[in-house]
Amino acid sequence: MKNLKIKTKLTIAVMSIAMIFFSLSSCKKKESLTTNEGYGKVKSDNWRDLIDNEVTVEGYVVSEGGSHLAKLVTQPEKYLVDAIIPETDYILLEVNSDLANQIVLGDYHGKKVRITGVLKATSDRSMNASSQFLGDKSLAQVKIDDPSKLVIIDNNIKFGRPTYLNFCERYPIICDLSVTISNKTALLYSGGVNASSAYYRYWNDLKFMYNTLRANGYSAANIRVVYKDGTGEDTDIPVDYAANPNGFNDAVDYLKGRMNSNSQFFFMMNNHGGPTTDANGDDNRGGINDNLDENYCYYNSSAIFLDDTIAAKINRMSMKTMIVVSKPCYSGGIIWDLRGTNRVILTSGTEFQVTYPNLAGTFGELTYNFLSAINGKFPDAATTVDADTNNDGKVSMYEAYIYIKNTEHRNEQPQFSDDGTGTATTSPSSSGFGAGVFL
Ligand SMILES: [Ca+2]
Ligand SMILES: [Ca+2]
Ligand SMILES: [Ca+2]
Ligand SMILES: [Ca+2]
Repeated sequence: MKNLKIKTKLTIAVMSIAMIFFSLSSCKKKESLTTNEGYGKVKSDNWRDLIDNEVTVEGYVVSEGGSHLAKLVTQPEKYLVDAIIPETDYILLEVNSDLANQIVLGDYHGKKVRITGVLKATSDRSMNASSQFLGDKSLAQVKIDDPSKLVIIDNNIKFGRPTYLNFCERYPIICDLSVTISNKTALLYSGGVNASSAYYRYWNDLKFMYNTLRANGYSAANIRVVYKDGTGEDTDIPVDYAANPNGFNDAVDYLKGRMNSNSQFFFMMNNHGGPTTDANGDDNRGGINDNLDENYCYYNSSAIFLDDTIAAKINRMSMKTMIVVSKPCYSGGIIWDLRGTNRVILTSGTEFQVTYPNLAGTFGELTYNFLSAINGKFPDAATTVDADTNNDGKVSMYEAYIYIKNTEHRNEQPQFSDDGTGTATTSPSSSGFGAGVFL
């Protein structure tokens, strides 16, 4: 009898312990995070162990619509820089297709929310390609399958949704100018890394730059647009190639066939940028010995788009003058690589800093100000701009830079280089090479 009592007690004890363990282990499967912590608990090296488990995450929704893949970011600033976001500062979002009519993530763009959903690995092709260098945890995605588990914490919109803008509606007079045949060629580039990082503002930059070039004597046949997977967000301008190694090479080869030693070449680089290991040490010079090249990012590619690669390709083109407008983060890092006589390079910031969109988030800050200076008007408002400081009726690249520098709204320092040495400056000479170069 006594033995039986002990046995029963033991059984109850063992069962209780087992239940405690069970409840502990099931608790453990439900991760709960706050904004301040980032998403490191979910996006750990062992994140795949949590797949199919429920997780709770807080942050700001980034959902631009169209082909854009939605995500949550820890802070609004994470969306407002053109740098690759650290893995712990964002997590991808997906809505169960059955709920497509009930939950439109675009309606939450810029708002702070708390989401409880199921952890998955995204099947998006471009995310899987970029995971080769971003890491496997970049595939982590929270799938929302219960509308009641998407809760707004802060209804204030912290960043706007990029608006659709048509160049000819904004600049009807410029759009009516007839294109003269001239020896000018241009390459407009924007990769964007993957479907969650390729923002609409890059497309606005490309569209407005394309038409501005047309109005300044660049024929359509002499402009090549390299963008994302080779398809535009609308049909306002053509897209010629995908932003991958082949697309960039093909664009350069095409333009090379139309250029000679009298050509003027305009090169606009857009999208994200970030430092990466400098395998051949060619970016080290003077006081810079950080062994870092700059990666200016392809789209849907496992490769990185090195400044070395860009310079090697561009330097094989025959030309008289070159204008470079470089928007990505760490954009100043291209100045050294593209150094040479008769070249003017304008960048959004230094070799070591992140850079931003304009205040409305519709263009890059650098590109918005460049377009304003050249076209004499804001791209998205009636406000006129006079960047022609010497009143000769034309805006030189020097004058455009001075306008850009004086108009800067963000914590970035646009750089300029026109002396052929590959050094950047913020106070160029008013009689330097760039003062005589026009779009
Ligand atoms: Ca290098
Ligand atoms: Ca560097
Ligand atoms: Ca560089
Ligand atoms: Ca002038």
